[in-house]
Amino acid sequence: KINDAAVVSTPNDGNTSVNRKHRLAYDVERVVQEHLTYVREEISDGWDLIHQEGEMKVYRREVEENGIVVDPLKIFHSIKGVTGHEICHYFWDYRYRMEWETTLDSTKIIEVLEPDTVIFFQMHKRVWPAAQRDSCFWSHIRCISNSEEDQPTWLVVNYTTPHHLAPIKSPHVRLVANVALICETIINEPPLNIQDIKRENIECKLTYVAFVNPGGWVPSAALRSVAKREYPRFLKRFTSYVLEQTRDKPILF
Ligand code: 14H
Repeated sequence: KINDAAVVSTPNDGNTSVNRKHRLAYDVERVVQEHLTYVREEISDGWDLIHQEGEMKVYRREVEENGIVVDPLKIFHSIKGVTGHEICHYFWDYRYRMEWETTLDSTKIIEVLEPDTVIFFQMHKRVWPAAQRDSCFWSHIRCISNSEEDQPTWLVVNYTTPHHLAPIKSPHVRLVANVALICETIINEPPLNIQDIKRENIECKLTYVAFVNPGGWVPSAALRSVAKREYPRFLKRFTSYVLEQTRDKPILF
């Protein structure tokens, strides 16, 4: 079931719809639907496999806009022992962020629009020979139930937005991003009784897509090599973090 504009299901209860309208509700809905439309798209011509490690495949399409590298990036991964809900929970919730993020100096919530939609201001580490970047974006977590039998799809979207509490201040440059993490949970050899599902029976199929504009010129080769190194590094570190955090906890479906 896909929800209508500005009618959004609450996490932990995919069947209850709550009517709500904050100022960014339509923006959130539009971007979420776009990601859901394109997530199943096959990798086609123009996408290069730039990194492969175990189940993880990292693809990139080389695109420049006015001489600025804005390469779209897509990662597919499959992680045994965790659910999509768990992966999205640890990605969305700011309380864990600095434990797995290695590319940030700071993260701060500057507004809560709804319990599942917040606005972040983040200061990124200066990783290339250019000005330091910051970002201001809404971050939304959602559960979508497709059918009674299937496990729901979980997703998180991070999307740049302006905010009066986060003016752009020189020398910092604002990143412009549209990032989504979309997760499906597979239950392998499902036991007859749902209570008997063990971590060894579950697997999370994950898609991570990132459209990031550096917001100003950065040497192309340097940026591409940083991206090629850092995205796989982020996903490896983040997924091991979630495995470690959930190992001895009850499964969060
Ligand atoms: O997705 C990641 N992190 C989240 C949570 O911190 C924030 C992210 C984002 C980024 C930028 C703006 C808004 C939101 O979604 C993990 C990101 C890993 C980044 C790896 C580093 C890549 C370096 C190349 C960056 C190119 C842009 C100049």
